[in-house]
Amino acid sequence: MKPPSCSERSCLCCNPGHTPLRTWEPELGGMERLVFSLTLLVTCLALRQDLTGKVFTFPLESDTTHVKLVADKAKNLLTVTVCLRYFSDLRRSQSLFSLATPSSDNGFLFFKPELGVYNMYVLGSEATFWGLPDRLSEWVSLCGTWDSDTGLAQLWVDGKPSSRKALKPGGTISTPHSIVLGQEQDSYGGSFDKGQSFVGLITDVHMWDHVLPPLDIHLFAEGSTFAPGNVLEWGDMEYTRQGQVIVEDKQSPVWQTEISKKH
Ligand SMILES: [Ca+2]
Repeated sequence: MKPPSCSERSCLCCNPGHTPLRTWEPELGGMERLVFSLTLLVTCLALRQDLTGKVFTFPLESDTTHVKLVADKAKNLLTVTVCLRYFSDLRRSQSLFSLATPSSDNGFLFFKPELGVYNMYVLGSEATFWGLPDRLSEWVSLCGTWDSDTGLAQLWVDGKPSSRKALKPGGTISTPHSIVLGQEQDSYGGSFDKGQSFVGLITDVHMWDHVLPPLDIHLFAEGSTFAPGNVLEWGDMEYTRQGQVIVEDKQSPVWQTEISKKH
């Protein structure tokens, strides 16, 4: 009997409302069945947590490990902003934020094909941005905005704006949304590629159903107080984890500053 892979297991047993989508019944004995059921329960239970001061740490390259974020008020999106911070030393291609819809695996995607190059996808259309900050082994603040009216998409890295490029004017990012950190979806909720997985730390993920003004993006980039996301909010996040991903405290920048003063 071939057990389901982690990604299949996640798809089979979980959805944002915690309702079983389908029951997978392996041919197991009583104790094995109990252990299997408990494993599924632990793996699939969605948590709601204030993640302020926390990071998701992805310590290993894999084609299964990921986090699914559950939007509070899932709705069709005509305008969107996503902000996050990441820390990595990857030089290869990697996914930083992957939102898929049933009809578009690249519904809203932040992707880095190589060091110093950022891609943003909306409903399968791609824009490439050069000349933005990119540093290995440092925290990088990344925001992306899109407005269906004009199609204009823009990235902000550490508060520095990209050029503005048109992606899918008139498009709608329709529900249901599958939002994944750590992997790039090539189908709704799955079809991950190890060579595009994320290895590093991600924190402060927020999503809004509108285009954030530049001042608010600067506040986010500076770590100042800002209005949290109204679609995804890091301080009140519902999520599931799959595989080797760890929720831990963010190492204090104050502590890092004290060390740097001594050198
Ligand atoms: Ca994809």
